[in-house]
Amino acid sequence: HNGSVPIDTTTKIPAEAHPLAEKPAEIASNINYHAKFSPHFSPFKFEPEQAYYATAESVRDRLIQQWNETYNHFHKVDPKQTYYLSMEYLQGRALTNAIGNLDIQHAYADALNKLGHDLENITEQEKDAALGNGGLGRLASCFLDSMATLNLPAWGYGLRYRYGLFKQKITKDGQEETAENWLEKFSPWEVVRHDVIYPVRFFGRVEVNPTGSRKWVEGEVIQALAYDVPIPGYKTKNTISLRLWEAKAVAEDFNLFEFNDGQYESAAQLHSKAQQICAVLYPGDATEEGKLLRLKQQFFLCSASLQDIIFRFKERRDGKGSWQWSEFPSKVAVQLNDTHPTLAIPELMRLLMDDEGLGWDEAWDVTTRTIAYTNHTVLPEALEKWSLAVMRKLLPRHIEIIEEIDKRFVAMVHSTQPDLESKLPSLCILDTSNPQKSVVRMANLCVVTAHTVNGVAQLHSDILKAELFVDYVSIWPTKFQNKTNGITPRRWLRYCNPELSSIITKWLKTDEWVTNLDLLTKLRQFADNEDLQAEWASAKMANKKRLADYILQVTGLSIDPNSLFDIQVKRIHEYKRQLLNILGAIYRYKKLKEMNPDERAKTTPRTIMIGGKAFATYTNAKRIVKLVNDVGAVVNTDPEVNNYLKVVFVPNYNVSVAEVLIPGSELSQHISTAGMEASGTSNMKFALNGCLIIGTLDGANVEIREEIGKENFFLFGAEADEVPKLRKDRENGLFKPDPRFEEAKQFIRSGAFGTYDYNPLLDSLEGNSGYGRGDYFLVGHDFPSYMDAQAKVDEAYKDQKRWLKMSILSTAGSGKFSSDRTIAQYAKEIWNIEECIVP
Ligand code: GL9
Repeated sequence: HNGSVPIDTTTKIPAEAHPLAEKPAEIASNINYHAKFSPHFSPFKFEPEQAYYATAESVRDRLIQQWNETYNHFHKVDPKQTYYLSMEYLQGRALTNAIGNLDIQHAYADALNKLGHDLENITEQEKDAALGNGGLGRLASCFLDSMATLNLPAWGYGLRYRYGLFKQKITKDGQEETAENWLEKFSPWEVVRHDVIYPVRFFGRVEVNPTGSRKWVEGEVIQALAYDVPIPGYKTKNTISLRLWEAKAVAEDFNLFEFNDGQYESAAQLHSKAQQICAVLYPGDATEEGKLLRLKQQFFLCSASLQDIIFRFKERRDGKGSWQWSEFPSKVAVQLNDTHPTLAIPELMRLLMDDEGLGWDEAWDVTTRTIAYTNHTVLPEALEKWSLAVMRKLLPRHIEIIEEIDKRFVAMVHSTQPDLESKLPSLCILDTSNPQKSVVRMANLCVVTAHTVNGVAQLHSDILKAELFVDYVSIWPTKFQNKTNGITPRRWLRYCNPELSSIITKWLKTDEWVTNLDLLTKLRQFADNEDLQAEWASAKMANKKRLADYILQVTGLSIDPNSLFDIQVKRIHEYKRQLLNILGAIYRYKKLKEMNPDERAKTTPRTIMIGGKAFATYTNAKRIVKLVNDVGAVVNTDPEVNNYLKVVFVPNYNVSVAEVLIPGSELSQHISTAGMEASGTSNMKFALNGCLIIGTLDGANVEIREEIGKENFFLFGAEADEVPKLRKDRENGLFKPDPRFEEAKQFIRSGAFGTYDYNPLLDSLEGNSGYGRGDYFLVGHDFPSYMDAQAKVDEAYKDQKRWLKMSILSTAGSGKFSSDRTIAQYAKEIWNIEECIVP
């Protein structure tokens, strides 16, 4: 491991290879040096792709320098560190972010010009690192940026998936998935650590020694090899690591295999077994095979990370006199990003007891003081439950430990909380109510063990305390906290929207807002200022034109930058209600058709953009994608209306697409059924970029509306506490649909958008028979208030002065939603860690 032997800093580096060049000419020769001496291509071309890799390597050298210094400094100071465990990181591109955080964008832009290239064009060569599905993975990436920027001693741990989230293609049949080969060439942002490698075991059995101690033996062993990605802080030397594990076969261990009828496996099979583990993000869980693989992935992450954390803890105690395991929680904080890394709990217990010789009580004390858990959803289908039988086979020792944790928890409730005895069937960890199908409830294991459990927006945290975890609250009243999500203002304003950033810096007379986002409130005093409004409008127009160019490039469709740009981009899910959006668009289209040309000319022209990926086996989500595309095909080619309405499906939504869409947005839709979206984070990105929100009182919308002012937010829909009764009413036939809602659905059924069978989708909005699911997501109930709110949007847009003021106030009120604020709260209120600045 690095750190134990200091790196020799006296080595002479040839001038052109020097990673810390400052002047454009020196940087240009450094880029040239990489093109020449770290060749990945034949030496005949220096086109944008080659220039991208050479530039990235030049920037990486610079990062490595401060990265090593950071590690050595942390090693010397030995502060308490946070380890963020996450199965997902949605990093997106790294080059603009790295150059920006290093504060060398001008020098690099000039250097590339000298080489006949353009920095912006070069940055677009980079493939997105999409090792995540959506908000949860992007949150982890924003958190890393803030941890580095706040100089916190922290690490991210994850898996190095060979294929990230699928690429989405739109065909005449709707969404088609293809593999995302982000490592096709290579990633210049990762460094393999051949010396950081740990064995991870699967299957096998528990051996009981004469002394009573237990040991997990045999089975199959796969190696976890570390790949590190540097995470630079903004204008600070501190550069932390995202450590991604890759699975590798252990060549010598063939005879350990007891599977496949006791036959020894061939080397090729062993390699393919190892490769499967990190092959893809989230393999489909429809089959038992898929499920086992996902569980293996989760354990692989937990085991490798904890071995590494323990190694570092012990390494830093070496030579410092005597120490005790009870000190571990004062050096280590482990945060579980949802239940996906829950196996860190029994694995830490196992490592402490079976490898380090601690007794149960001592190990339990260390574990509970170390681990904290974040819940990201209340959707029941997302609360992980693993088959006890499957787990017992894969992780026999861990099941023993989980059973013991459960047993002790039940005993504790019996002895100290007799009132809760009747609740034990839902509170305990193992659900054995159906003995053939016993399961381990991962969220319960987390709540029972973690010292802190947090939700991700105030409303969500309140719901956790009042509903999902209500009975645990009476056992541990102080365990539950809220940490409202945030986003990094570097990627999501400073770099994706340089036009608006300059205006903000000019009016605030400082760029300190980039690390102190609350300063944006100072824009409020200028919200009516005509000069600011004019600059604001011209930045928005420039971004809208850039977005229109992008849409033309990826769909062939021309959209009018003078129309209202209305965007909804997020994973496609029924609870997020893209269906409400498109039904509204369909109603708008029908009314436009019925108008005469004079009436039409008085309407507010709109371009509705919808984008997002549907999980490959989620049929209704795929039908929604198809419907949006079908509606677009009709509306956009209808010469009567297409000057007033366009409906665009934005294909393959990802982080870098978001960076183009968000700055160019004027209205964005965050319209989930109240109580179902834990937080949402794109709502924060849109508001920060001066986009107005039409939304429900759900997730972080509630807090955004509070911050920017309710007169600047287009609110509609039922509130969370009304939802259960509305669903009951619907079931009892007490729901009276709005005629506009019926008209929109009927228009689809009439075949206006083609012959595809939309009945299953439309029927999901009806009663409880056939495909009918009684409109569980309350699209029908919220439709009229949604349409009324949309009418207010149209009116507001006609008054551009008023609109611009609302837009400025949106940005001005977004300071709270910096992930710097969120991470500072985690650091203080959960992790108990402090900054450790590299001198
Ligand atoms: C999610 C929630 O659904 C979001 O509301 C929340 O903003 C993010 C981050 O806390 O977490 N939970 C979850 O499972 N996903 C979220 O986006 N899903 C995906 O990431 C696909």
